[in-house]
Amino acid sequence: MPQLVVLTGAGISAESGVPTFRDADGLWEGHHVEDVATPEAFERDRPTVQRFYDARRAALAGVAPNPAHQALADLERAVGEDLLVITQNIDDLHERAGSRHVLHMHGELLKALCRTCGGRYAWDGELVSEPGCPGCGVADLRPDVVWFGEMPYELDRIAAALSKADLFVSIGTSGAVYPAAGFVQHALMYGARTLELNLEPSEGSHLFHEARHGRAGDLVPAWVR
Ligand code: BJW
Repeated sequence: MPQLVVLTGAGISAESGVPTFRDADGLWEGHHVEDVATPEAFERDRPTVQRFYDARRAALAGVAPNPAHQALADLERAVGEDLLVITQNIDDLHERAGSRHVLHMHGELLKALCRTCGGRYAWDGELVSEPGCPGCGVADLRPDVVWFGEMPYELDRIAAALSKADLFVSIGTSGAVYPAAGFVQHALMYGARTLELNLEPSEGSHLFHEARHGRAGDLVPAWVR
């Protein structure tokens, strides 16, 4: 069981050029991202939601991990399975930096989910609705991401890890979205020390034993060293 649990959010990928959700530029074609990333939006206007994810998939191909992702991968190389990264991000920048123990609690941009059979598949093309599912053949694919009102992935493994952690570190997340925003309280309840690394105080900043504010690309390598 990992002793060191790190939660990451959009802020860790910001310096790679991936826009965050709630900062000033957190808009896409004039929509609030929260209004596009919902099951209701997918039912109402599937082409717009697909275009939003196709655009993000295309943009992901042009960005690279930054020193914060690299520092976490270095840390994993040093401590092995004692480190678990839980990410709310759907990008693959932790993996591209070399991290192997990563849980994507809000899904993955490069996967598709079949709404008919529940199969999850690697996907790097445009997610138009016509292709059939590789498992069941029905054309009912959607982005394999977790929208508001849906159950995040891996919650059992996350709860077990938080209960055993000696140190919980939250990096680049606003603390506005649950259940991830509640992980600090879970870790505290089970006796972990808690540290926040974020550009500014998050909504739950006061819950951490220690908070350091600045860019993840500076703070994370300095913390790992
Ligand atoms: C930097 C930086 C730099 C910038 N360096 N830092 C009322 C009360 C409580 C809960 C609810 C409620 N009403 C509804 C709910 C539940 C709801 C929720 O939390 N809503 C809130 C809005 C209140 N949650 C859900 O529905 C979740 N499911 C759920 O609860 O299921 C039931 C359940 C029951 C019991 C147990 C468990 C579950 C599902 C949430 C799904 C979220 N989905 C999204 C989209 C994913 C797909 C996609 O990417 O398109 O996930 S929304 C979006 O927000 C995305 C993110 O992962 C998530 C969090 O955002 P994040 O990462 O924190 O980004 P930002 O932009 O908010 O913050 C960035 C931070 O970085 C900022 O602080 C910056 O300062 C900082 N930063 N540059 C360091 N260079």
